[in-house]
Amino acid sequence: MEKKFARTLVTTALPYANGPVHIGHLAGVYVPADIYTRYLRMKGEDVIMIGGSDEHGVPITLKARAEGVSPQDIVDRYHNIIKKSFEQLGISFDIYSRTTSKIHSKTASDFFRNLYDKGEFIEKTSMQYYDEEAGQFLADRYIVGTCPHCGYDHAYGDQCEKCGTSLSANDLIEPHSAITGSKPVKKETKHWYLPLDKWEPTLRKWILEGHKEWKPNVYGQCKSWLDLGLQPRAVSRDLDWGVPVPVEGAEGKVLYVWFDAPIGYISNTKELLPDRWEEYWKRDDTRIINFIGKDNIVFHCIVFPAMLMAEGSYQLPENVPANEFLNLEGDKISTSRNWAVWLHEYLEEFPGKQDVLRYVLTANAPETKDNDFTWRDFQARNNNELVAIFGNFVNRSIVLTHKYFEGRVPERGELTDYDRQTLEEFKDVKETLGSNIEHFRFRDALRDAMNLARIGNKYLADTEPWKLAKTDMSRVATILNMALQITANLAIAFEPFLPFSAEKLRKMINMPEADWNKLGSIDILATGSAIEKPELLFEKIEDSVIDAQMQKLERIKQENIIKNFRPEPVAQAVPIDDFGKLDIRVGKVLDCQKVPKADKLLQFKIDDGLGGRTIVSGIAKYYAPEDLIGKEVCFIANLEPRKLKGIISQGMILSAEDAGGRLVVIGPHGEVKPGCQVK
Ligand code: B3M
Ligand code: ZN
Repeated sequence: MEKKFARTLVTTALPYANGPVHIGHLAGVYVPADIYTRYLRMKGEDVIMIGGSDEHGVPITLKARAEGVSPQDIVDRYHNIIKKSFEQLGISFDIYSRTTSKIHSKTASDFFRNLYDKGEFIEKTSMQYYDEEAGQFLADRYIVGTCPHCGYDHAYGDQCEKCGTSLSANDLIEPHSAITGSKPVKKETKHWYLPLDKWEPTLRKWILEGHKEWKPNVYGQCKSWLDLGLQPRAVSRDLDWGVPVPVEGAEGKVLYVWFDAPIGYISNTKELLPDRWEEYWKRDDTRIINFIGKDNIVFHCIVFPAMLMAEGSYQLPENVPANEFLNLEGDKISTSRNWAVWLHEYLEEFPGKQDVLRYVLTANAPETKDNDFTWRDFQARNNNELVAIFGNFVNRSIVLTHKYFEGRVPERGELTDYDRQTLEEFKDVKETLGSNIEHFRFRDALRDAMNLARIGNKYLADTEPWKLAKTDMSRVATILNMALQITANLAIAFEPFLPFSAEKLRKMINMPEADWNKLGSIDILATGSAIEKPELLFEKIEDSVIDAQMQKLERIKQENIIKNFRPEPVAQAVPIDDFGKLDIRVGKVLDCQKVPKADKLLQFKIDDGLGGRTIVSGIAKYYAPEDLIGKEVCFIANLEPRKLKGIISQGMILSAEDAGGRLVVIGPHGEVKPGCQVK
């Protein structure tokens, strides 16, 4: 028997306030958490959803340093962007706060002090990298070097972003400071460690025996950590940004960001419910669910639970439904490479289309494996599913009601066998859909909701009420009553997933509340009640809109290539005489044309001072022919002639190949007569 809970606390990973949120965050954490919470609310359960920005940690201070502003400026900027964009997407937090709040500093500080006083930490002095120029210890991302696993030369002191391995600063080959670039020295420093090894047996029992129902990706990751054996983990850092370590003699030290951030869930609950927060954290009939991405599993399933066990009075999470990653057009989403669809930009570029994004991210959620977001799939799901199935069914039902029954729900007569068969197909939807949500199978749950619309469409197509209108109006009444009841079912079933459209639909059918208990029934709308004129729930997305997004990504790709450009090493040395063998000259372009049936080639007529010559060059992608007429170029004059597409090319026009592979023709700076030699 599954345990009954009196209340549910839903937490969502606190996004770092060093950048806006993107579709990967949404698909992994916030959209599923919102569906889950909305569903429980609809069922009338006691549930709160907690969110907030994670405003400490090295990435934030590094960004501040790079921009020459304070860390507080950075977190203020991004906290506001993130908070607003979540609101606009309908992520229904009961509170969205931040870890620079006073209540958080105090909560985190007290939590640390409590464990300190109970003797739960180990105090240890060790040698750590120190930047003498900056006068600072180099924690986590302040130190950069070569990854010992994959050889990537920009791995951080806590992780290699190329191969994903988690590292410690001592693993890095040729470490240097991210602040000054200088070679760091080792210096002694004291830190506090949480002895995870002490909690290992309890963690093993709790997860490996007690939570076999967790998602296989989560359970598997926990098992491999536990099987490797846990080590004490430092929970403080030598930094000046964060919650100060509340111990005498700890000046210049703050709590490690992964120590204070999960406590943010507690502080934000306190901020929301100053008098009742403990009910949600300390009673054993509370169900705590942590929605996170897969890179946060160890912190939520091992480190934070060990902190809570050490404290002693808190409940552990009942489930940690971590998702895998969402890629974008086949590449890993990356904030530093700007390879993402940013939520705040989407909201601006697709006004009123929040539900389309929510739909696509749920339908394609990386629940069991990494998945890919593509703009073509986004368009197809909108056009072929939301518009063609859901929107179309609702629209037809309402239009026909206006056509035949003056916009009132007609009376239902005797059901036929076919009606009963249709009803049979969806009468269990409440249980199946509900169970899928409760077991974090949001894709399946969404499919259950969409299936209702498919059933409705098929029902109308099979019964063809428009054909019966001349002969049997009472049958038409029954059919449309059924169709409208299915429409009402849709308004309930989609509420957790597509809250904006569900609300719009409820208004159209004058259904003030979406009552989960009525799902699966055909007695939702009363006979005679008014139906408003239909409004489109979804609209088709044209190719041009998708093309524009693809071009935007293409531009970003190019920018990245240029940003990351490192010139090729210089080729082997050659004697000067070898250079002398090439006869390079200046010429003037007299004429230039596209070569028919060859999209790369341009045919040039060059004034070479010697009566002219023809050269064919593969630069048609980068220049329009008319752009080059009249220009001076450099060309190799003594290259053996070659035949290209039937044209004899007498030489080669020189161009520089830019980082992104673009060819740029080179010529003299200053006037030079055609035929002059380049030496
Ligand atoms: N800010 C890491 C992340 O955004 C971290 C999560 C904290 S949850 C307590 O991936
Ligand atoms: Zn690596």
